[in-house]
Amino acid sequence: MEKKWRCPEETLRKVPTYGEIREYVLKVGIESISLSKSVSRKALVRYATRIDRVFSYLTRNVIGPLKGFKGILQIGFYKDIASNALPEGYSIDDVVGKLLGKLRKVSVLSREYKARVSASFDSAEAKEIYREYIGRVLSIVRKLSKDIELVNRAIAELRRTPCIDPSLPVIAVAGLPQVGKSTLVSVISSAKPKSSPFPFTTKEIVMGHIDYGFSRFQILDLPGILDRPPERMNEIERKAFIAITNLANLILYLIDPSEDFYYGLESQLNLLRYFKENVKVDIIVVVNKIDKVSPERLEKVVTAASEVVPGTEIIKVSALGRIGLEELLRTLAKHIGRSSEL
Ligand SMILES: Nc1nc2c(ncn2[C@@H]2O[C@H](COP(=O)(O)OP(=O)(O)O)[C@@H](O)[C@H]2O)c(=O)[nH]1
Ligand SMILES: [Mg+2]
Repeated sequence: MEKKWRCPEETLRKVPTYGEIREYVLKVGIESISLSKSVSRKALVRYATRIDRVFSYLTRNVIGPLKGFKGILQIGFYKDIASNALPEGYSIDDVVGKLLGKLRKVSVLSREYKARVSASFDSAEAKEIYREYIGRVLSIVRKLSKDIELVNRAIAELRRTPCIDPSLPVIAVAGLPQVGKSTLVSVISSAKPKSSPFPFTTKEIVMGHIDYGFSRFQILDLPGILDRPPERMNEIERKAFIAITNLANLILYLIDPSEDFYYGLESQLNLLRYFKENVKVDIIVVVNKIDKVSPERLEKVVTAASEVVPGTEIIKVSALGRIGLEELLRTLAKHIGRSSEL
């Protein structure tokens, strides 16, 4: 059972670095603290107040964001995206677990040192104890610098990741680089991803909406995927895979039929075969750029694709020339199973 859906951009905040925490803590040490006349043993109370300030800063700015992040990690898609942003060999759960564990230790220290300050003999002793407290807290945080950096890397990645509404169907647009995925998404949905004549222009997952009849879908423009085994994919290709395997209700597999297509037809058919055999999601094949090829070439490509995925629907379009888009949308709606009332 997945936890309540949350949007990373609204929920996640960056954690301050060791340098930023240190700067705040040192400032607390010199700021003035005014107390009412009736307070006795003022110097001791001031140091106890400083301990409170340091700890509440850490609660608000470090422990709070980490707990929000941990909540987001309950959702499989976001967890995979976060893990993908870390270098090989790190587990995001371990990093967050370690940080929260060490911060619990800071919480215990804060209570302990506050009691010691309050019970100290005079202001010189209170100051000494306070200094020791700051030293220990900063030493713990310093040793966590690398973990904070890793968490911030994952948080930054998630903040670039769209908020997906789990109650609406998701269509994932997949294919090799340069087949026209971004162009198609920009002409049939609310999203306006950048398209270009250069491969790997799309580095992030982009989400748009399609309203068709009474139906509303989410459509994902994804980075291109090369025809190679998943273990050899780079971080950007893996993002596309993570979106497809976690979110997609339907894959639109785009093919560029041009004879001069840089990656060739064979590799496009190989990747299509890979999806069919390994990903349990329905596929619609979209042969794009029909404005560029002869009818004979087009038929050849359609036949070749239908041999790879027999019985699968194959739609011919030109995203750039706005040809065949109405039929594509109709087929999408039918497939998602919402078109019965149209
Ligand atoms: N002739 C033609 N070119 C297209 C069509 N769709 C996209 N392109 C071009 O193909 C190139 C790659 O498009 P893009 O959408 O960035 O592909 P992506 O890498 O799959 O997202 C761009 O130069 C587009 O203008 C089409 O229907 N016909
Ligand atoms: Mg693109």
